[in-house]
Amino acid sequence: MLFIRNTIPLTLIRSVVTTFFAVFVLVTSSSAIAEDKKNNDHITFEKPWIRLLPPTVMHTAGYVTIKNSADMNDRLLDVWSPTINSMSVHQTKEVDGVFKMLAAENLVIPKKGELTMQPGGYHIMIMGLDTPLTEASKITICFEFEKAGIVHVVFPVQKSAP
Ligand SMILES: [Cu+2]
Repeated sequence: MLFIRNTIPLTLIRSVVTTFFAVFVLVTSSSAIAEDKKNNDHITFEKPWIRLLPPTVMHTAGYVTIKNSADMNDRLLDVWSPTINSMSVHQTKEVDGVFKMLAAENLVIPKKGELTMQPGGYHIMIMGLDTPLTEASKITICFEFEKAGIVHVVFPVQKSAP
C-alpha cells in the first residue's frame, strides 16, 4: 500500500519534468533558428562590383543584381558597410536633359523577379572614402531586407563590370 502511494506521484513528477524539458528545448531551438536565419534563401546576388576610380576621387558606386525567387515581394530597407562610412541607394535619372542622382529608398525586389543596379540606373552610392579603394580589394556590403533580414555580400573593386 505504502509502496503504491509513493510510486504514483513520482511517475507523475517524472512525466511533468520530461514534458517541461521537451517544451523548453523546442522553444529555444526554434527561436535560435529565427534569429540566425530570417528565411533569406529567396534573395541571391549576382555580379557584385564597385567601380575603381582615380585615387583623388573620394566617392564611387557599387552595382549588383538582386534576385528574388519567392512568391512574395521583398523590400530593400538599408545598405551599409563595416569599412565605409557612408553609403546609400541612388537612382540616376534624366531630368530636363540633365542627369541627376536621387535617393532611392525602400526599393521593391519583385517576386520571382530581380532588381538590377547598373551604371546609369540604380546604384549603391559610396561617399566620403577615408582612403582610396585599391584594385582587387574586397568590400563587404550589408543589405537589410524587409523579409529576408540582413545579408552580407562581398564586392570586388575593379575598373569595369564583370
Ligand atoms: Cu549616386
